Amino acid sequence: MKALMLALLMPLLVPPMLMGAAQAQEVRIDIKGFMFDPQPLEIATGTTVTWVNHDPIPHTVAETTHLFRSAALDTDDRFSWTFSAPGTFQYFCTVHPQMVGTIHVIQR
Ligand SMILES: [Cu+2]
Repeated sequence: MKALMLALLMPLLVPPMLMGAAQAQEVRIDIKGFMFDPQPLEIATGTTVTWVNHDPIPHTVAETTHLFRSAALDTDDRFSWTFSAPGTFQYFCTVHPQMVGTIHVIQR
C-alpha cells in the first residue's frame, strides 16, 4: 500500500522539484544613450544578466564592490554575470561614472 501511494504521489512531487532548474533565467540590460535599461532591475537568485552595448562608443560594467568588472565593451559587445546571492548590487561604467545602475536580487 505504501509503495502504491508513493507511485501515485511521485508524479505530483517531481515537477515542483524540477522547476527550480527550469526557472533559471536570463535577462538582458541594454546600454544605449549613456544609460542602462531597464533601470532598476529586479531578478531572482540564479539569474544571468547580460549587458549589451548599443552605443557607438565603448562602455564598461563594474560592480561598486568589485564583485565583477567587464572589459571595455565595443558596439554590440556583451558581458554576462550570474547573480547567485540575494542583495542589492550597484554598478557603473568606469569610462562614464555618471552611468549607474541597480539590480535587486531576490532569494528564489
Ligand atoms: Cu560608458
